[in-house]
Amino acid sequence: MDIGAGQKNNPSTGEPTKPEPYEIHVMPPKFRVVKAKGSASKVLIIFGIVFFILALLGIGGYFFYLQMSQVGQNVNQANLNQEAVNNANLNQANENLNLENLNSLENLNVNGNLNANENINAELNANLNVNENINANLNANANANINAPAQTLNYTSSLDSDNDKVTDVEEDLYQTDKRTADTDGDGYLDGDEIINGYNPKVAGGAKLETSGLVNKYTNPVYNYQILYPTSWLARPEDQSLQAVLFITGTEEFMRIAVEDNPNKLDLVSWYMQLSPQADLNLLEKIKTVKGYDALVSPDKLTYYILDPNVQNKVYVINYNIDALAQINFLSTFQMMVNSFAVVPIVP
Ligand SMILES: [Ca+2]
Ligand SMILES: [Ca+2]
Ligand SMILES: [Ca+2]
Repeated sequence: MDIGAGQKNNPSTGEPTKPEPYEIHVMPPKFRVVKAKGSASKVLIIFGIVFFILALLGIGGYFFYLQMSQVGQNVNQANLNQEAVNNANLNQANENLNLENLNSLENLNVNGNLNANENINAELNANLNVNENINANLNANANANINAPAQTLNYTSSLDSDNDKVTDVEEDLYQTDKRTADTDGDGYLDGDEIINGYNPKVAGGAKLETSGLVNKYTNPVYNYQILYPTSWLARPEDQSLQAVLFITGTEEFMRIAVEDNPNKLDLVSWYMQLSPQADLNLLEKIKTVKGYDALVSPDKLTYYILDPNVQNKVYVINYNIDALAQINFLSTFQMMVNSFAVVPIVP
């Protein structure tokens, strides 16, 4: 017999035991889990309360934040306004300062320009002074060169093979012997004869003037005569005939100029009037062969001649040697000076 789930065999007899009836035990109420019907509502209520409180806190915090923000903003705005005002004041002050500075700068610039003008004037004056000094130096140098040549001669005569005072170049002019000091054998050197107006090729006192070796230049305006080698060229500088050149064929030339002496001064006074700084001690006073008074420049290359009968003129005979260190015609120059003669004016 199926006794069901509650039937068991007796271990000792093997017989089925009498099934025990089911017992129903009831847990005491205090151990029962009460699943009250209103518990979910309570949770919801609590949650709602918490949510409400949190919301209140959030809203309050929000408004508090807004209030605080507005306060800070007002504070910042106030500060900004104050700073703006301060800045404005500072800017105005700066503007004033700038205006003052500008005024100061304007004053300074004006003064600066005045100083610049003073400097310019000073420089101009300085330059003018320099120019004056230059002119003074030039004048002094010119005067020194004209009036006070070197005391020592800075030239020598060119080759004179036979040592007769006539250079080899001059021997060609006078057709004399370069290797014979006394070509005509009259006891006088070729040079001495030429300087004093004698023919070096003909003994017995023959004159140079008629030898054919020289020409005579006559100045019809200033009334003088002078001899010069035949191979040279006499050329007035202009139509006035105040100055005449004698062209030699080298860079050397002779020049005769007639200068005025309106006050009829003696030679020394006339010379010193033109050249106050000249040293008279360097000038040699001589009489020419024809008997005229003459001053000789220290370099022996210029003669100033005064005719006692024509006192309002001074004849200046110059030997221009350019810058040569060796010159060719010193004896010929002396011959010309000695031959110079004022031509009496025939009424
Ligand atoms: Ca000679
Ligand atoms: Ca000779
Ligand atoms: Ca002779």
